[in-house]
Formats: sequence, structure tokens, C-alpha cells
Amino acid sequence: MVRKLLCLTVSCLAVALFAPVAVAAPDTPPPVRVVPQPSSIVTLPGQAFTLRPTTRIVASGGAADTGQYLAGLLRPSTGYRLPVTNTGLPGDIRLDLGGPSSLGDEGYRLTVTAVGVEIAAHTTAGLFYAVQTFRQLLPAKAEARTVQSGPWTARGVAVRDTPRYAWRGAMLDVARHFFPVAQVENYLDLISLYKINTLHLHLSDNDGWRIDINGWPRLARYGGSTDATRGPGGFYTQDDYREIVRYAASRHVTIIPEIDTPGHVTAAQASYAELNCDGVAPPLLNPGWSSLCVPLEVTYKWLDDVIGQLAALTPGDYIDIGGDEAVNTSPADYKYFIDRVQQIVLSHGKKLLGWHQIEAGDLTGTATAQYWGTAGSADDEALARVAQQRGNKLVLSPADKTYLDMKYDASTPIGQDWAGYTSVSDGYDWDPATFVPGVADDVTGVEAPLWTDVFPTWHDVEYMTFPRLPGIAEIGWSPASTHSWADYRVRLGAQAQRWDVLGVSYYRSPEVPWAG
Ligand code: TNX
Repeated sequence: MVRKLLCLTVSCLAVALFAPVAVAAPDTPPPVRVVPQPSSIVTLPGQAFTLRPTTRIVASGGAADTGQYLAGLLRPSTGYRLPVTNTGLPGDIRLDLGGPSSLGDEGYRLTVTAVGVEIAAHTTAGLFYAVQTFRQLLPAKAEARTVQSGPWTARGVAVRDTPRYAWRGAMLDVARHFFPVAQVENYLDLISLYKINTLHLHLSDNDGWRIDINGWPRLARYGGSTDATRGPGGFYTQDDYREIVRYAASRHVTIIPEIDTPGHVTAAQASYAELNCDGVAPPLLNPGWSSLCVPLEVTYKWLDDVIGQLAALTPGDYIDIGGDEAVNTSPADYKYFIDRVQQIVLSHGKKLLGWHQIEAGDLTGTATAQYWGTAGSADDEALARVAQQRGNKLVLSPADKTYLDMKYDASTPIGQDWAGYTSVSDGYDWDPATFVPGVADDVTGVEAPLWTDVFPTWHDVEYMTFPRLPGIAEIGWSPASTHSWADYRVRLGAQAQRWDVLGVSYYRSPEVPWAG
């Protein structure tokens, strides 16, 4: 009897239910629809939690910020006060940093019952990801920024969730077309809903330079004054960049800055004549391939300033030096260049990241290469194996799976097709452990790049990102054992109501059974 009474508490329910249980009673309601799929989720028949005007968010000490974040999400739509407090009562939402260390850096436990909501993690990132899951259990109108009518009911569940990969990334090309801070922050809000933890910013390319560098003012002011479709361009001040880094941290996202070298540098060379071998600055938007002048010492003085300032502004471990498509740089120059730029990155206390072509240099074991080859591409795979032999980590961004600028199909009005059309199912149906044979142990995660060579508007960015990015997020987060297109497409379809409320412009792919 005593045992029974004790077992009315939420934590006892959790203990009882984290054991692997099959819950397939014939009258069980349909599964809960969360993206990415948690590693373990059990629905609790007959259990549900309803937010009330008096509900409190109990989050003390290090949990308080995440509590405030959750309150900020839910106050506008519910109109409830949702105070963040140190103590509470049954019926409250409790965020607890005392979760077991076995949950790791990003894992969490979430138990939703009629008695309350219990969130436990070992880190604030874990609490944050529990909030993202809990959010998806509430009605989509909870995302609204104006007061809506309830009820605010979440299905009863017991979740224990940890990520498959540490690196779950998105990339935004702000060089081909510039997007101001507010839009980058909007992107951060949307990607963190799917537990993406890395945003790589492609800050420079032939068409534009987007970050102000002290001592080299023309890079941003002149090199940033236009874009790939001859629009007005723009750039981030260092304070803008700090704000992006701060906002990203509040969403548990690490910013990775990329300065693309030794190719893709027309905007820089147009800004400073001394960065050219002949001392003559090309015009902005000069057509054709560009290359830094590898023998010139000023090239490295300039890079030391750029990388040094970015390293000081960036709390993350990595500085990305690009390294792709250096078709105007000889192989010998390329190798010399990568070795020197690696020394510069290391001298500023950061690790080197670049597209997988950087493996042509003599990289140290701390470097990470981003694989952007397509399926079965022998040359690219050979470089991935070089990475593996060196102990370099690999981030997988296969162009025929993760490139968000590829058209969905022949009818897509914008985008590219050089890597083929990438439907929603194409983007979802692959496994990072087998995509490049023989490198599974070195894969640290996945990243979906959104190149903006051929489209300029924020509407375009969202339309190409959604609904494909959540698929990459799921591949990065969820265990391979849960991977199922048939199941995923239904869970993805349920996201549409949320995007409608959030005002996201997404592509209504006919492959997905859209709810709402
Ligand atoms: C290849 S991927 C590029 C980018 C383009 C993209 C367009 C990579 C490392 N280089 O410069 O924007 O294709 O799809």
C-alpha cells in the first residue's frame, strides 16, 4: 500500500516508465508527434497536463534562465503570469539541474502527467532541449505572440532523450546576400526548435564581405556594398556580431564564422589592391574564379588580423577558413597556404575548420573537415579517408542530401540543381554512419548549408529551409534505430500548424501529410 501511494508521485512514474516498455494496447491514442524523435518516449495513457493561470515555473539557480525562456515562450499566447520561482506545488512545471550525469552534455528527462511537468538534466542545454520537446506537446497556437484561448493541454509522456551526434548544424550564406541581425536571430529561433546547436555563418565570398575588421575598413564598407544580384549588400559591425553570438548562446547555439580562402575572395581583393599579386584591385562582382596571392607576405598579415579579431569575438572552438573550389590556386600553393593559415588559426587559440579539400594540407589532429561531396564521389571520399587517418573529425554536409539551396523538384521556382533535386524524403533518407564508407567513427555530426547565390529574400531562405532542415536535425539527434520515413513524414506534417502560427514560409511538399 505504501509503495502504491509513493508511486503516485511524478518521479516514481518516471522511474517505472523509463524501463523499455512496449505500450501498444489497442486503445492507445496515436503516438506523440515530436521532431526530432526522442531516443525514448513513452505515452502515459490517461495522463495529461494542463497549464493554468496559476501555474508556476519552478527553476532555481542555474535553471532559472531556461525557466525564464520557457515563460517567455508561453506568456504571450496563454496570457498567464507563469512566474519563475524557487519553490512550487503539484501542478507546476519544474526544471531541475540535478539530473544524472549519464544524460550527458545535452540530454534530458521530461515527464508530463496530471501531477505536473518534471524536467531534469545535467546541463542547461539539456533543460533547453526538454523545453523544445515540451513545447511541441502543447497546441500549435501556444507559439502565437498574442493571447489565444486554451485549453493548454499536453499529452502525458515520459521521455529520456540524448543526441546521437554532438554537431548538429545549419549554415547561412550571408555573403551572397546579406541578412540583418534580426533575421539571423529569427533563424536561430527556428533552428533551435529542432535542437540544432551550431550556426555556421559564411561571412565572405566573391560577392560580398560581411564583417567589419578593424584596420581594414574597406573590406566591409566597400567589399560589403553589394551582393550576388547587385543589391545594396550590408555588413555586421563587431557589435552586431557580438549580439548574434549572445543571442545564439541563449539558444544553446555556437556560432562558427567562415572567411572563405584562398578562393572566393573577390570582395576582399576588390577592397584592397595589395591583396592581389599584380597590385591591381579587380572590380566588385568580377566574374570568374579568384585566388589570394599565396607568395605575398601581406596575405598572412591580413589573415592574422581577420582571424585574430574573429577568434576574439567568437567563444566557439572553431574558425572556418573555407578552402573549397580553389581552382585558381595551384596545388602546391594551396598546400602551402593551408599550412600557414592553420598556424594562424592555432596561434589564436582556435581549431581549424574547412571544407574537406583542406585535407590536401598537412593538418594537425585538431582540425575538422566538412564533407560536401555527393554520394559515391571517389575523389571526395578519398579526402574523407585522409581526414580519418589523421584523426580529424568530419561534419557531413553531402550536397545531394543537405544542401538547402537545391530545388525540391523540377517545379521549384528558385534554387539550384547541380547536385540534383533534393525532395524532403531524399534529404531525410540517409545515414551519416554509412554515407562515406569507412569513416563512421570520425563523423561528429551533420550540417545543412543554405547557400544564397541565386535567391535574395528571407521568404526564399525559409522556403528552402523548411521542411528540409528538421530532417537533417533529426538525422543529427535521433538514434539510427528510430529512423523511419513513414513515421517521420507524419511527425513532420504536424509541424505545419506551428509554422503557420510562427509565420514561417515553408514548401508544402506533396510527400508530406500536412496537418492543418
Ligand atoms: C558550392 S559547397 C559551393 C558554394 C556554392 C554552392 C551552391 C561549397 C563548399 N562551395 O560556393 O554556393 O555550391 O550550391
